[in-house]
Amino acid sequence: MGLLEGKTALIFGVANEHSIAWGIAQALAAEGAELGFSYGIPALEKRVRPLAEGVNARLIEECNVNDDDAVDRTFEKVKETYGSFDILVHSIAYADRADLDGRFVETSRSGFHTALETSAYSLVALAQRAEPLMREGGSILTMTYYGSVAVMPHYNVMGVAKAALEAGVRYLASDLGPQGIRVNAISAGPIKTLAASGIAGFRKMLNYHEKVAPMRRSITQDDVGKTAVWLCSDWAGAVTGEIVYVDGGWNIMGTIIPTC
Ligand code: NAD
Ligand code: 0WE
Repeated sequence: MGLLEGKTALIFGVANEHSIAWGIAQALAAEGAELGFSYGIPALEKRVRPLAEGVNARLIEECNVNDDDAVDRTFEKVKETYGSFDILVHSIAYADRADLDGRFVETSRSGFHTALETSAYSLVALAQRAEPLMREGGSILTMTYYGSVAVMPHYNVMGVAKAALEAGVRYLASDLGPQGIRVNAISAGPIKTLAASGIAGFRKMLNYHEKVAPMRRSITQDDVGKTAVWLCSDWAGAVTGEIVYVDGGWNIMGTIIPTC
């Protein structure tokens, strides 16, 4: 019997088969979870629907997480379809392209707002509507990156958004713990996805990660999916408010001995 048999999971943030959210979805499905999906913009339907149908999803809804009415409508559908549910996966981030280049000091007010609203507030927006539907407790999981802790070139305003997201994880965990709802984040090493494509120097960062991380390899969607199964299962029943690193150990390194 699968670890997540009898559990229902909502997945926010699949854009295509390379998405981390899709890696998580497949891993949860393999352990017996029933899945529902929501995608951010209409253009993604043609990508997400076939993937979702492949795992027999009964709910496939468009939901821009920056639109309160859209989020309300999505959770109405969730209530109609499942009544209650157990697992929520938030795998969403967005900053204006212009803010992922150059100097952080040049970030505009509107760029800051966009990044923080989409990448950090959206978890709060989803959690507040999930709470009444997670009737038997549950697990909320989000995705973060080490750029929240230390400076990663070009990550800029996204680093600030991830710092807010991670603090949000702790405050949500404190609020929702009494209802048996756990809230955690996975901090993944770099993975080639849509959100990572077109980032200047990304390939070089991946190569460097493979050389420097203790495990001497890059991270896959499957690595993240397996940790997600654990965090969403009863095996992590007393784990909440945590940032779990799935990065081959990269974050423990202070320095390396340069070859140059
Ligand atoms: P991705 O492009 O596949 O996923 C990002 C998703 O965010 C997309 O599905 C997109 O539609 C969605 N999104 C953006 N704005 C939205 C909105 N307003 N409403 C609803 N959905 C919206 O890329 P990914 O790499 O799988 O990213 C998923 C998460 O993983 C992000 O939080 C990202 O920061 C995090 N992460 C990625 C990496 C990496 O190297 N790829 C590493 C660590 C953490
Ligand atoms: O969180 C992310 C990606 C977030 C992201 C990516 C984009 C690209 C296209 C947010 N918004 C946008 N907006 C766009 O228009 N990652 C952890 C992947 C990532 O992004 C980087 C990285 C890594 C790693 C950006 C700079 C440096 C490293």
